[in-house]
Parts: sequence; structure tokens; C-alpha cells
Amino acid sequence: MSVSKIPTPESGIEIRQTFCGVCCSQMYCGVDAYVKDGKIIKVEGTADHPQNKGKLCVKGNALKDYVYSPNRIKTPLKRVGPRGSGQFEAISWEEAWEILGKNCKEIRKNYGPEGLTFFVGYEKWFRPFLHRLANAWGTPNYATESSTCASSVKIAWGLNAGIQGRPDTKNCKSYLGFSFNQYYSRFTEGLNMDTLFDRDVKFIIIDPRETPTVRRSNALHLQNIPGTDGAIALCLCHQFIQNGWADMDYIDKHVHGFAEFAEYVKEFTPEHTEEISGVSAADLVKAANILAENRPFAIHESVSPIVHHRNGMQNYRAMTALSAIAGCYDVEGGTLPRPVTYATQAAGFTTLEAAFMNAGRKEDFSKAHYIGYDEFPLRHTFLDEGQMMGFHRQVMEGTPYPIAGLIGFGHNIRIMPDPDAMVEAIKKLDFYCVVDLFQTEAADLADLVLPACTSVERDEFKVYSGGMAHYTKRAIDPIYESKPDVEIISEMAKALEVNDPLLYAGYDACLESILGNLSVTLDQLKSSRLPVPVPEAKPYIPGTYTAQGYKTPTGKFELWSTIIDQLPKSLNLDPLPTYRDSCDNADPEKYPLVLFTGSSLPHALHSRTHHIASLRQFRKEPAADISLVDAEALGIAQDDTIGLYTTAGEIIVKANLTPTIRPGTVSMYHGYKEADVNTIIPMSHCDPYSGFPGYKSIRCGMRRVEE
Ligand SMILES: Nc1nc2c(c(=O)[nH]1)N[C@H]1C(S)=C(S)[C@@H](COP(=O)(O)OP(=O)(O)OC[C@H]3O[C@@H](n4cnc5c(=O)[nH]c(N)nc54)[C@H](O)[C@@H]3O)O[C@H]1N2
Ligand SMILES: Nc1nc2c(c(=O)[nH]1)N[C@H]1C(S)=C(S)[C@@H](COP(=O)(O)OP(=O)(O)OC[C@H]3O[C@@H](n4cnc5c(=O)[nH]c(N)nc54)[C@H](O)[C@@H]3O)O[C@H]1N2
Ligand SMILES: [Mo]
Repeated sequence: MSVSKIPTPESGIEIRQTFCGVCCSQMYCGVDAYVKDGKIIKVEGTADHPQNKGKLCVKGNALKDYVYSPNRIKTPLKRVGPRGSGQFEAISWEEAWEILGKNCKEIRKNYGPEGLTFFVGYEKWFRPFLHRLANAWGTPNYATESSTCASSVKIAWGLNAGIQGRPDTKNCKSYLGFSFNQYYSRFTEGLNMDTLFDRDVKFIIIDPRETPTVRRSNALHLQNIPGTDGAIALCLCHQFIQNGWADMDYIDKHVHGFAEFAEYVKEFTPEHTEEISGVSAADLVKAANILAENRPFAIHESVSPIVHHRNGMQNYRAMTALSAIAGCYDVEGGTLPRPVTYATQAAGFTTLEAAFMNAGRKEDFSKAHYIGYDEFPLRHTFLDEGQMMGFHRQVMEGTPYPIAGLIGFGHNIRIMPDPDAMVEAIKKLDFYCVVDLFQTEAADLADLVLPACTSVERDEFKVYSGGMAHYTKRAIDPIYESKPDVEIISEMAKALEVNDPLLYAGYDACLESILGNLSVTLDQLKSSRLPVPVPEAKPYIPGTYTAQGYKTPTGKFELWSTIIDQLPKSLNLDPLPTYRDSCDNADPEKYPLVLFTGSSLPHALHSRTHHIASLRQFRKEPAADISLVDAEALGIAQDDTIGLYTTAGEIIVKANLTPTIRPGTVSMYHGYKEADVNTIIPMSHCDPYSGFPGYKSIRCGMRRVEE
């Protein structure tokens, strides 16, 4: 019997082009969904999709299981038992909107509009719409997962150069990969990197683990102690300055605070930096020489591992300072400014996203200001959203004003340190609504649960780097009674009576407004199977931004931040990108190891895939990666049950022994209900500049547990 890849019409199978939304942010791989009787029976990568060129990662291959997971929320649900009892009754969407409207208006009556918070987890695509709704409702309390991801990088770049920068990977001569392992976290970027290996680019990778990227790129591997990247960057800066390799012409014209910086970095000699980072002085010297001899160098932009530390924002600033010192900022092959185009992506053309979000915004939020403002005021110089790390305190104390309601789109209670505190805060609220795909622990705690649909059940506007835009198509209609998030937001706006006719009019009308005067129309996008180039997208000409003057108070690259300098001295924040130890002060005798958490596992995407059996099979039980050396010293064997503890508590996990991790460090993935590493990270263990949790440097101990 012959097997044909393309199904014949008699088979009743149709191939529909859609995309995979299991992971998001810079991925969105094209998918061919084989659909029979309205159901997806198989998925493949779309061969001619520019993003993934026919390939899918292990998560994409499990897309069908994700869509048809038995955990999907089928209908709107209202709580009937006590909070957290998990007792719900299926209701209609009409009843859901009545309940939502009544409860939110009650909150407005009792506490003002700022008493209600709108939150989005890792999803990005509908953020401009939810932000617009929050503005129209009149609350500053819009917050996102960016409380713990990416936004610290925005602060660092904002302070230094005014605009976020990205590596010009295609043109660099050497590549400095701080925490760089995209084969696990962004496999399409990994595929792009492969082309550099043929171009004889010199790689230096700084990572506590020996990853596939280290091996494939034949890199000089600096296997550092987590959280010490700032010291390494300052040491490299010091060597550039001391050896006369710094670009003094650029510095004289475009850098503010060089003299103070040059004086400060003197202490970061290779020998002293070896003591801090665990990287040998010889390798630090070698790294500086490689970079000096192979300019321009590009520095990997990583939105989490460098900044998930108590000194993370400053470590990031130190890292970017190196590109300025070496004359590699805003030059071809170095680091180029790249502003965001739409929904957190940078495509290279301009949309009216910001105008769309802020229309109808109340200028004066009266007594209200952002959650977390009191704790992390610097953050709000650059970010127009709350810091959820301040949520628990504000809910419990009611200061500077009470918060009594939370509407969480993809709200995972285990996203941040101390999930029990989040549960405590939720229990104190008057109203908690969860919008998700799956019946999560957060949904179990909600008063109202609303079912959203997946990427294959909705149409969506997307932008891709390289000046591309796309209107993705659904392969099937939303299953059960679920709806696309934007449709939910639009109906929610009506239930909240925010008087926003554009939002009421729905997705396409809003998109027309966001696309503004771009010559590519919505109809054109809709009729194209694949992403299309946007004519207005012009390649950036390196040096343009420098010639204009940077968007910082001095117009220069600020190694001495005039913004931090103006903040109250009582906050104790340094204008220079100073280095501090990021670990907690736990007794090293009792807690001899350094724990870092959340480093991407290829088959896991935060909490959202742990319940998908075909993905869970790759790591059935929560496991800590530990070195052979530490395992031997503690008498721990592969798959042993171990206790992993910090001063905040203990979790029980399996031991996964590996030769690839730096001895003295332990790596543990997050999001597991049964062994949540965030329960052993205290909320106070965070970066005072950004509010980011110190997920990736906390002292811990380990013990074998008899079963
Ligand atoms: N210990 C530790 N904790 C960490 C990190 C770490 O490194 N270590 N990393 C942090 C980082 S960088 C990030 S980005 C966060 C991410 O953290 P989260 O936001 O917790 O990410 P997820 O668990 O992927 O997704 C949250 C929820 O969104 C739901 N969801 C998925 N798709 C949709 C959709 O289309 N619509 C709706 N309404 N809901 C949807 C999922 O089912 C899930 O319940 O975690 C942070 N937490
Ligand atoms: N498969 C998968 N892909 C993902 C995600 C996921 O959960 N799973 N999450 C997405 C999200 S929200 C984000 S933010 C990104 C994160 O993705 P990336 O920015 O790539 O970060 P990670 O995968 O956490 O870690 C990359 C490398 O950094 C190393 N590392 C850890 N701590 C340190 C440190 O202190 N210093 C240095 N120099 N290196 C360190 C780790 O060992 C790891 O090899 O990935 C996105 N992609
Ligand atoms: Mo993230």
C-alpha cells in the first residue's frame, strides 16, 4: 500500500496552517494541523514558515496533547463551595459577565477603581488589550509576568542608553554569551546560531553548566558561580581600560561617568574576580584578549538568568557597559538599539500600540499608584505597570490603599517566591477571577473561572523580527465554550461598562487602529498564509542613534546614572553598576551550595506543560541537577530522593546527577505543585532596583532522604 504524505480528499483530512503557542515570545512557530471532523489529529512544522522552517521542538510536537488536555476548562464556572474547595458550577457566559460586573462595581464603590488589579502571566499577545481595559477602568494596577522577566533588562538599558539593545549576531566577530543556551530556550535562535559556527566567530560562554551550546560552539567556557556575572563584566572592562584597549574616542564623546567607572573597576583584577566568580584569572585574561582581538563583539541578550539575582539589574548594566567601553555599542556587529514594535516583540517598524493602550487613560490616578511603587520606585521610571512582588504586602496591609480584586489572565500562583503568601493574599480579596486554558491551582481558588482557547483555536496578529507581520489562522474553532482572550477582554469591557466603543467593537477594529498608517492592511494580512514583509520596516543603520544622542538625561551612555543619583539616598542605590554578592547571608556551613532555579528544560515551559503526559515523560518527577562531585561527597546516587533546603524550608525531589554542572551549585526547575522550588525562596530575597526575585542565587543544602 502506498502512503501519501498529503491526504487525499477522500480521507476527509484537511491540512490547515496555524501556529504553536505552547511557548511564546519570539517563537510562534508555523504549524500544519491535520484536521479531520473538526479535530486536530496530527501536527507538523510548516515547511516554508520563516520562523521554524518546517521544524518543531519537543513542545510543539506535543501541541495536540496540549490542546486536548483533560485539564482544559470547558465552560465558565462559578464557585459554590468555600474558597479553595474546588466546588464549582458550570454557568453561561451571560451569567459570568453578570457576576464579574457586580463584583467589580462593588469594589469600585468601596475602594475606588484602583482597588482592582488586572494581571497577565507569561502570555503576551493580548497584553495591549488588557492594558487598555485597565486604563479605561481607571486603575494603575495592571501587572504582568514581567515583574519577574525581561523588565529588569529594560531598566538596565533605560538607565545606560535609553533604549533596549540587542546583539547584531549576524555581523559580529566574537560573541560573548552570558547565560546563553538557546537550544533549550529558543530553538529557532539556536538554529540561526549554527550558521555562525561556519563563520569562525569566536565564542565565550559564561554559564555554570556545560550546555550543548558550549560544546557546539567550541567556546571558551567560563563556568562561573551563578550571579557573579557583574564582577566578570567589570573585570573585562578593567582589562580593556588598563591595557589601553578602550575606545577613548567614543568614550570622550558619548559616555557619561567614565572617570568614576574606571576608578571603580580597578578592584576587579582577574585575581580578585577569580575569588568572586570561581573563574580562573587565566581564563578571564584569555577572554579579554579574545574580545579585544575580535571586535566588534556582540553580547547575548538574556532576559532572565543575569537579572534573576539580588544584584541582577546592576550586573546587567555592567555587562552592557562593556560594549560601550570597547566601542561595540551601536556599531555593526556589536549591540544595536532595537525598540519594541508590538506586544513585546521588536520587528523593526512602528505600530500605534502605545497610543492604543493609553487612550482613555486617567492622567491622575489620585491616591493610587502602582503596586510595588513604595518598595521599588526606580522600576517605575521606566515601566508603566505594577511590580507583583509588592502585591501580597499591599493586600494584607491595605497601604497605601486597599486592593480587593484581581482578574488574572494565566495567573499561576507559583510564579513568584513564597506562593503561600500569594494564596494568603488571594484569600483576603473580595473577588478573584481567573482566565486560563486549564483548571490550575489558581483557578481552584477563584470565585469565577473563564475558559480561554489556545493558539490553534484563534486568529491573531503577530510581528516577527526582520520586519514581518502575520495574521495567524485558527485550525479549529474554540473547543467547548472557550474563547480567544481578546474576545473575553472585549466582553469584559462591556460587563465593566468602561465606555470604550473601540474595545467593545472587538479584535479586528482594534487592530486597524494599532496598524495605523502602515501600508500593509489587515485584509492583506488575513489573506496571506505566511508572515509578510512590512514595507515600512527599514534595516537600522548602525550609528544613527548615537548621532541623535541617547534618550538618557545627559544624552550619553550613562555609566554613572544621573537617574539613580537623583533618587533619595535612603534607598541606597548606586549610580555606578556596582557589584554585590547576590546570595543570601545564610551560614555557609549549613548551606554550602548555591541553588539556581528555572534554567530552561527543553520539554517544559514554566508551569504550563508539567501536566502534559507526553512532555512530562522526559522528566517524570521534579529533580535537582547536581554535580557528580557533590553527589559523591553526600553519598547521593542517581534517582535518590533528596531534601533540598534553604533557610526558608525544604522540598523533596529526585537527584539527577550530571557532569555538566559546576560543583557546589544545584539547578532546579520551577512550577511543580508537588515540589515547588519557589517555596524555599523567601520574597525578601530580591533585587532592590528591579524587584526581581533572586531565583538564581540562594544558599542551599542537600541531604539524602530514606524512602
Ligand atoms: N523559581 C523560579 N521561578 C520563576 C522563574 C525562574 O527562573 N525560577 N522564571 C520566571 C520567569 S522568567 C517567567 S517568564 C515566569 C513565567 O511564569 P508563568 O506566568 O507562571 O508562566 P506559565 O506557567 O507558562 O503560564 C501561566 C499560566 O498561563 C496559562 N496560559 C497559557 N496560555 C494561555 C492563554 O493563551 N491565555 C490565558 N488566559 N492563559 C494562558 C497557563 O495555563 C498557566 O496557568 O516564571 C517566573 N518564575
Ligand atoms: N524550553 C523552555 N524555553 C523557554 C522557557 C522555558 O521555561 N522552557 N522560558 C522562556 C522564558 S520566560 C525565558 S525568560 C527564557 C529564558 O531563557 P534563557 O535566557 O536562555 O535562560 P535559561 O534557559 O534560564 O538559562 C540559560 C543558561 O543560563 C545559565 N545560567 C543560570 N544562572 C546563571 C547565572 O547566574 N549566570 C550565567 N552566566 N548563566 C546562568 C543556565 O545554566 C542556562 O544554561 O526562555 C524562554 N524559553
Ligand atoms: Mo521569562
